[in-house]
Amino acid sequence: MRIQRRTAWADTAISVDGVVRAVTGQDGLFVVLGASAGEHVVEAWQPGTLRSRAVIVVANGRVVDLSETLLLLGDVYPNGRIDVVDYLIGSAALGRCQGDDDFQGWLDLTANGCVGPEDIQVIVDNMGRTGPTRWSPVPSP
Ligand SMILES: [Ca+2]
Repeated sequence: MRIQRRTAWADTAISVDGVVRAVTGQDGLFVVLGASAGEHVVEAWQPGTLRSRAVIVVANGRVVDLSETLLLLGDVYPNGRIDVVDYLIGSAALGRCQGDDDFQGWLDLTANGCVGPEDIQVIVDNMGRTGPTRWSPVPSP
């Protein structure tokens, strides 16, 4: 699991059938143990991203390798759509940095410590995208 424009991918919640079962490490890796045989919906999400979703079939006692997915950034108002509301929320936080009383970490999309023009650019670049995206290195809705 990777996140657009970041080099560390920790703290992404991994849910199975809507229940959080794992959290990624810095390397973006995770393991979910004890999934029952059958079909399951796996999602990756953290604040500011569109969900990525995979539907998997687990065979009894077998390991499923989900391969790689990329989370798209910009859904700071988390409704599964990147639109003008996200743009306005991000823009209102411009210039806030870690340590400021009003800093909100999920608006620092590129995770460089401040909400800057690069964060707003990510929202603009992904404007109109909706989630969950398909579990893939190159996500599509
Ligand atoms: Ca949104």
